[in-house]
Amino acid sequence: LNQEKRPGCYLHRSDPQDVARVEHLTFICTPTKEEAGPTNNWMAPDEAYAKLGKLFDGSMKGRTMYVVPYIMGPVGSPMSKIGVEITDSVYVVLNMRIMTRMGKVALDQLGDSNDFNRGLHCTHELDPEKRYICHFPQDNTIWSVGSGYGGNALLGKKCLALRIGSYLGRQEGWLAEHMLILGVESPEGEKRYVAAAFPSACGKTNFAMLVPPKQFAGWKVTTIGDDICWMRVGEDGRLWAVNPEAGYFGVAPGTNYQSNPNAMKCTERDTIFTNVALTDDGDVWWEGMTKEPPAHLIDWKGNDWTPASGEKAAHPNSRFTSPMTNNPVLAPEADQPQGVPISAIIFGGRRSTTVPLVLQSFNWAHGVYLGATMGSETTAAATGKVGVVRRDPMAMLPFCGYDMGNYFAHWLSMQARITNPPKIFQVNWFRQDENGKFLWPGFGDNMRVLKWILDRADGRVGAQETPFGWVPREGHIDLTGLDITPEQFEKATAIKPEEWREEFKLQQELFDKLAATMPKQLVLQREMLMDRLEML
Ligand code: SAT
Ligand code: MN
Repeated sequence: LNQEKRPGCYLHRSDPQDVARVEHLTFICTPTKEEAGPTNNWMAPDEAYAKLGKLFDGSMKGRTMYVVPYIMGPVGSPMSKIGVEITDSVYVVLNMRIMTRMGKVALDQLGDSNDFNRGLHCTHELDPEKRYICHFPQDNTIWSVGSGYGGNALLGKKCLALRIGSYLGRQEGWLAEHMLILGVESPEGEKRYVAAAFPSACGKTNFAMLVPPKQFAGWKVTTIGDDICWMRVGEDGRLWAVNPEAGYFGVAPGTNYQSNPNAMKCTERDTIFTNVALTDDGDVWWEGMTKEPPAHLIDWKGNDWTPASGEKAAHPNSRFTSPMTNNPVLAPEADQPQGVPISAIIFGGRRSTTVPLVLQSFNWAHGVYLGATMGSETTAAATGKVGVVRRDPMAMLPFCGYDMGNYFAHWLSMQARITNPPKIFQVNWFRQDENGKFLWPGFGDNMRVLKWILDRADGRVGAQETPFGWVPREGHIDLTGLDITPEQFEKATAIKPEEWREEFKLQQELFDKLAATMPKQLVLQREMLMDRLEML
């Protein structure tokens, strides 16, 4: 790229057949199928080693072998994990250099220890027929072949930090979650932290870098992480969180100086762009970056493009890889070895009906139930029908390295050890009125909901009890300067029995699928809520 416009930046075009994670080619290779559970693909470890071993055999001949030692988590943190990835892809190396703490620092922290993740990655032929992402939790090993794409090839990210991480978390008594972590500082200088899980295309990176509205002068939101969160119980009985990553692997399309100015600033230098479009003056462009597209571009496949081409100039899953130190609102605590204490956990989704703007759970088990039954409406970003509710428990469906029922049980069991637990909330920025109009403005105004959440966590503000949890009423949330009527707010927070009857029906599929290991506590939570509904 033009080094005057984008110093330290590089544009990478991938193979057009290698642009996203491949869940159907991702395997958990535990000794038994039951350990992997009904929501994961499973392959026996012997079979997987043999199958991939054959593909690996001789496949790096004539290529450069890179050995990448890296740390997931802050340097010197008791939470951190070391990995060593062997790869033949310089793209992988340069991305890992941004996304992790890489190199000597990792070897120094490892010392003589044998406790590190063994990662082996080979680009191979990029043939989707010969592509496998295999996890061996018992061996702390990951083998990946046939893809150079982020989540498939940067082995520290989804593979180690979530799939292997969740497995280790269960064994060692901590939580590896698909959550952002943000800090909120009040004008008085009081700092509090939240962790939040959302499925893709629900504005997770935007929330992590939120710019408060002007009515919140003096309030500051800072980013600790935008994708992954590791939490352990501290000596004070609180949950402490670290971001295992050191950079952002963000979706480019839709990002602009209005929707997320901080993410835009992240990409101004030292960034690797993948599958975005190239402008005539050596800069980058993607759909949604500016209102008017440039008259001419080179598209993500390397072809000439004009607005009349009728195709997207950037791939819908095109990405920027930026170091977190580029983020103007990076929390200095992101490098703190002990992490940050979490006051509230938020589970969110995209729901045009049913789920209120915000709801506080009655207790930990009810909160786990809210996370476990998380659902989101499909968007045009993924293939298949749009607007269908898909369950994505805790946004971990593709990332949990073991049986999901056992994962819920692990969450429930944490309660006994967290003497000072965070409060658990559910949010929905996407509820619509009967005309399909969004009831809540979203983006920076989510700060208003965030403030209620933090005040609830500290017992400083009111709420109304409903059969399904606590919701704010007029006067509980600061709506000054917002063009929103009391009726609209009422609709955004309403609990409608007929919608919930439908919701409980939709949840049945998940409960059936996980029946073998679904904790009884969650089955009872659901029955209790359904019973309450019938009394309304
Ligand atoms: O899986 S990636 O890390 O490549 C991106 C995502 O899908 O969240
Ligand atoms: Mn993610």
